[in-house]
Amino acid sequence: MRERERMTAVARLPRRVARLAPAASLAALLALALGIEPDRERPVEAQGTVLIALEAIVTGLANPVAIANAGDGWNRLFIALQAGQILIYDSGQLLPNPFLDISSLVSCCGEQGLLGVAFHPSYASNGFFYVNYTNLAGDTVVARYRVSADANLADPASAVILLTVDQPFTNHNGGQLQFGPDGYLYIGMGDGGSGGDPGNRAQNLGELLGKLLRIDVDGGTPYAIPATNPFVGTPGARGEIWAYGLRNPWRFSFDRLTGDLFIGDVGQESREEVDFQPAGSPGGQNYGWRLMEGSACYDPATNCNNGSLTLPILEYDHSLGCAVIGGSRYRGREFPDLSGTYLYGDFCTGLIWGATETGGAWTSSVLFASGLLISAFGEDESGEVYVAHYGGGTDGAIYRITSIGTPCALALSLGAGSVRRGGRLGFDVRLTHNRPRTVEQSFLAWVEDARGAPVLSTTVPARRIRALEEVRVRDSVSIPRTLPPGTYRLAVSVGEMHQGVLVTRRTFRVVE
Ligand SMILES: [Ca+2]
Repeated sequence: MRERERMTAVARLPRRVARLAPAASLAALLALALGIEPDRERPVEAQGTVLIALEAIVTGLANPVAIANAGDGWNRLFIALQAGQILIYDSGQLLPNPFLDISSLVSCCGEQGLLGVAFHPSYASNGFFYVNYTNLAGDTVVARYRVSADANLADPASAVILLTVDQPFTNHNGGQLQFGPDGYLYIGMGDGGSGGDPGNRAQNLGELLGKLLRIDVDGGTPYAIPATNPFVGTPGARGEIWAYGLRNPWRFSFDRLTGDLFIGDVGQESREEVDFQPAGSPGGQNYGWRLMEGSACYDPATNCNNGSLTLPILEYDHSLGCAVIGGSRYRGREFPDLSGTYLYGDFCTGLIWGATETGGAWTSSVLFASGLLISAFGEDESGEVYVAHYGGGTDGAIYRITSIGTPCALALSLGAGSVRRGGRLGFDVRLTHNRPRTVEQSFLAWVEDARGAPVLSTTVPARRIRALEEVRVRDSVSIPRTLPPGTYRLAVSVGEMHQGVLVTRRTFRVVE
């Protein structure tokens, strides 16, 4: 019977909410909506979950794929569009002219394009930055550019190509560039593409594909290989390799506080993973692909791990997504309750997870069902975290991740203890945040019978409002003449934007 009630509730949820909330969050919503008898006199509080919200800062973009900052004290955000432009977001607005436009050099799109940008640690003095793009021949190029005399314009004639890597297929190009705390440039390379790594490249130390590379952009022309790279001196191995066994490390990042490295490695058919490398590691990890996909054998199907492989710290299957988008460990100042949380997401489902570590073990929970096509996370100079929505045309956007903290309280009071059939039941909702900031909020309201089965759910439409510290909504629900007299409950949850994490109920009677 319980299962049948849940099915009914799913069917009755407003369509807009159902579309935005994948299975995991619906399950959470329904568990809260149906599974527990609420305290009717006091608000129900969140169970230790930080509620995040997204705040759109830039809209109207075409396929944004990377977010970076220059680290020069201006706190501008640089947004890479896949077709080959880098735009600047400065002081609350998008500048009209691109910082750089290399569209004429770039193959786009699919998994090709301008895929990554990183600024030299001494950018403020030398003006150097680095891009990763797919050239017109379909191969990966890592090139250096320099800013012009105008701080908001790069010099397109300053290009110096550091590295060109043949790509046998159009997919799995990696694309991320990051400078590590050691000052070296790290480059994520996919396995060359197709499916299943047909050339077994990720395990081949003689190839740059399927690897994380580390190069010294200051020590040679066009670059030098750090003497401490793990395979320097290994016969047949490429000295640039820092770690291997990667399938498509589309996005990776360093924890700006500790220097730990997080790699989101996109899986094959079934498993998405986040790999980890502690700060100070000598490198050389084999992250498993194609021997393993996540923590499962892939090729071969059994006896794939001789004990030398480094398994992921986080993993999810394809019921929750299709491609992991590695994110950032939050070290910003604005939302201390997110501090130390590694934020990451999935391209297809738009789920955003938060992962935390205790005693070496990582646990992860869905913080937000964004409904976005997440292509990247990025940080500003202060460590605040942003997420890119990979919309085409003018549908792409950049959002800032905010927290409205925990706990929040949702209180509900009714205008009367009973209502006639055909009448209206007035109610007030009060939502309390634990810090004063404006967020988008919406509410769901529904009427359920004494057993918790929803009997009305869309009479009061969800509404989105701007709010400060406390949100107050006064509304009413229409009670149809057909509803049998008896005892019912009005339930209200913080809907849509927060997966119904909070829900509270009050009892009332329907009379003749
Ligand atoms: Ca792996």
